[in-house]
Amino acid sequence: MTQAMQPWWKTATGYQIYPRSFCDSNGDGIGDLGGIISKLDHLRDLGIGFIWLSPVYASPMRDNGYDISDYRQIAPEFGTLDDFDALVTQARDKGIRIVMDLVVNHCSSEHEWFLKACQSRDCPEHDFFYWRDQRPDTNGPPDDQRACFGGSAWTWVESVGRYYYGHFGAQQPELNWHNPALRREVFDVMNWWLDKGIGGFRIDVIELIGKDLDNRVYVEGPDMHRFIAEMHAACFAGRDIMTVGESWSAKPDTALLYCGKARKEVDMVFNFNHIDAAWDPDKGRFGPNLFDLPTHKRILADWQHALADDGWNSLYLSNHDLPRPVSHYGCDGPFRVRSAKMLAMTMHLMKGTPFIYQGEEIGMTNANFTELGQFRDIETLGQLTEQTARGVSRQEFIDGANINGRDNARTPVQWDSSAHAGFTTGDPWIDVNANYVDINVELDRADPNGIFAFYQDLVALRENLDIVTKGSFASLCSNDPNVFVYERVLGTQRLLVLGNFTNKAISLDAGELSDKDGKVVLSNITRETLKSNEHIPLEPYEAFALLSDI
Ligand code: TEU
Ligand code: CA
Repeated sequence: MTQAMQPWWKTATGYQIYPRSFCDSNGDGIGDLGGIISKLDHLRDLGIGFIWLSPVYASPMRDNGYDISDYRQIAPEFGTLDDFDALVTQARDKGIRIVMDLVVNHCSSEHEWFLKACQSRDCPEHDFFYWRDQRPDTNGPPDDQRACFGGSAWTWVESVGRYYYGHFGAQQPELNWHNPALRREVFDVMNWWLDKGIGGFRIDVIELIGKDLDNRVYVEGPDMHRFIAEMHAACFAGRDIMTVGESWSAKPDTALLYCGKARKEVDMVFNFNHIDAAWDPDKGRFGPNLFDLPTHKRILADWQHALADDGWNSLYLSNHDLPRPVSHYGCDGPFRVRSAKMLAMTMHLMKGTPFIYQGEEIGMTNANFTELGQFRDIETLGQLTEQTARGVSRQEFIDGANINGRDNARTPVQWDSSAHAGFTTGDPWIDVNANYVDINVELDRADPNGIFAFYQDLVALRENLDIVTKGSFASLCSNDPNVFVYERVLGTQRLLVLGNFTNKAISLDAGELSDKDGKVVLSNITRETLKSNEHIPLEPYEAFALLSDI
């Protein structure tokens, strides 16, 4: 099958935009749709095929839009429905589709449905949510479940004399997917957006929609796949779109239940096995970074093998909830540029669809905040309360949040060295990283050996080499603690991909590598060919891809 016959999302590279931090066009310090439109040429130049647009719907912005108060309105701070239609049209003219982020596991506590639900037990909207009576023995909440962002997952509403459930917190009440009337409302919303010509959906926390509260089954509940299949039948079937569900619970042995072609559910999942493997068992993301390369590459290989012949992988290291890859996995010091390229190459040349997160294409780094007052994320601030109550010191918490907190990805995109990095002419809603003078789009794009140019080459390689989208995957040197090596094979071609994950020059025992003659199609240092010898000398963070005929 030629590239042309594969669905567009298998040869395209995606780009995630967190609108609040991308580009501000009206000087209020908040990114917006006008700002995105003004940067479409930057994205066209990068070569991406679609944008995953984090929520722009009406919202009180407690969770920066992942708390929706009107599914058919654009948040005024981001613009209007006309602005949205202009974005879809102008992006399409540049060969870029818009994939919307859809948050339908929960809504905002300011959504009309919830406001009605709190007025009466008898209105139809009441059972759009999960309500429980107080426990007779304690007069307290039904159980001790904690919310992701701190506090109890149960909140009392006097007017109806019941508790409601919020997995993330009181301001994001869970939608009751067991209610067919609620599902119909959600599917109507989805079709309303699809009929506006969007390219698909990234579905927030899809693993939570089938929960069985009374048996305390919160993830991948008994009805989850039934609901996703119903969503597919009601909204996706027959449309040329891409759907990707976020699931922190998905594993290689459950992956095909979500994205196997015959399942008719979603096209891909965002799994997090390679992400939270490095999280502290007790403190989660707010503990030390426990990254271990052999574990990391084993997990990636497991997913490559699980979806080798059916389903499809998403490939990413970064999104709006995660630290900046160059700080977390690479080097944000002397080898920042080279390690950013190594991380990108070893991720992008696997089988699947790569997702670039805004700013990754120029190697933006973690925020390195020094004051609690600089943090904005509801989860970070919620966990601060929980963890300091457990005796964690404020400085220890700041150190933990600087490693893995969600604000690391949410500092404004650094466009140039002008005030506020060219993100806004106003006061930014969150501090711009002080290193913007040295790390910005204008500087990086002026460098033919910059990170942006390298990402352009990666995107082009994917589009021009069938082996990248269709070749098999085999991990090599699996136990080597320093180097990630794998090979792709398609017909008579082999692509060897290798990345040194360390800041040290090392010599790789090349015994496991098959013949090493071939053409270097991409490298992050100048290297023409690979001499056939027993050991391969590698510079710190060196990466290359070698194409050979077998
Ligand atoms: O995130 C899912 C989610 O639960 C993560 O926030 C993760 O579990 C948590 O950070 C662990 O520390 C999605 C969105 O990506 C996120 O931005 C939203 O805050 C969340 O859902 C609620 O919509
Ligand atoms: Ca703005």
